[in-house]
Amino acid sequence: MGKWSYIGPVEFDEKKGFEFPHPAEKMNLKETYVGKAGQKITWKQRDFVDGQINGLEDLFAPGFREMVGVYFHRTIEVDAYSEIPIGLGSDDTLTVWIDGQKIISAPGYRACTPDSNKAILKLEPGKHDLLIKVCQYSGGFAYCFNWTKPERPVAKGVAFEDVTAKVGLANTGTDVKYDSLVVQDVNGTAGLISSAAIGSSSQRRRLRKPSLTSSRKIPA
Ligand SMILES: [Ca+2]
Repeated sequence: MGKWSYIGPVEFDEKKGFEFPHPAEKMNLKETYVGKAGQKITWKQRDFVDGQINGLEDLFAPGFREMVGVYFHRTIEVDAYSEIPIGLGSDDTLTVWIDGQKIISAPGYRACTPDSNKAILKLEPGKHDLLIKVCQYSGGFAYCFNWTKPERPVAKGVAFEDVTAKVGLANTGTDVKYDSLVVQDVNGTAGLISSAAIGSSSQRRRLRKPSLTSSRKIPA
């Protein structure tokens, strides 16, 4: 998880709505934009704490703490396909995008409660852009971002691959190689149950007695 950057205040007009787009959504972190009341705004870094409610009242000058919007950005980099659960709270509205795709949209007044909205980020290996927008009506102004580290990379797609041919176990008809499969009752009550050979008919004729029949017996 990369460092947080934020930009604002941007205009928040009830008639236009909390998701009225702003050019900052392009996430060009070096760009200067026009914010509320025509002021120049730039992306700035700040150590917002994950899992805690971060008050935003002091983010902007007095007079710009109501009817404003703020964007938060961070880069998330994974080296293997990962599914990362996230939870958010906001005072007031909330919009979340991953790589430009909107995944959460929560309008209305509300107090900031952790995990009010949840999602799972499904990330291919590489870098990803997480963008959050919070619009503030009045009173309290805050947001909370929570995430859970996946225990291990999640397997995706084909879970198993038939590698029989790759490792030389396929029945090619003429190959001199042959292999056998032996199943034995290891607790010793039934002994050798069955054996099977994979190979051409000539190979099967040359099949030796499986050596596993001499396996040490394990007491029941
Ligand atoms: Ca509020």
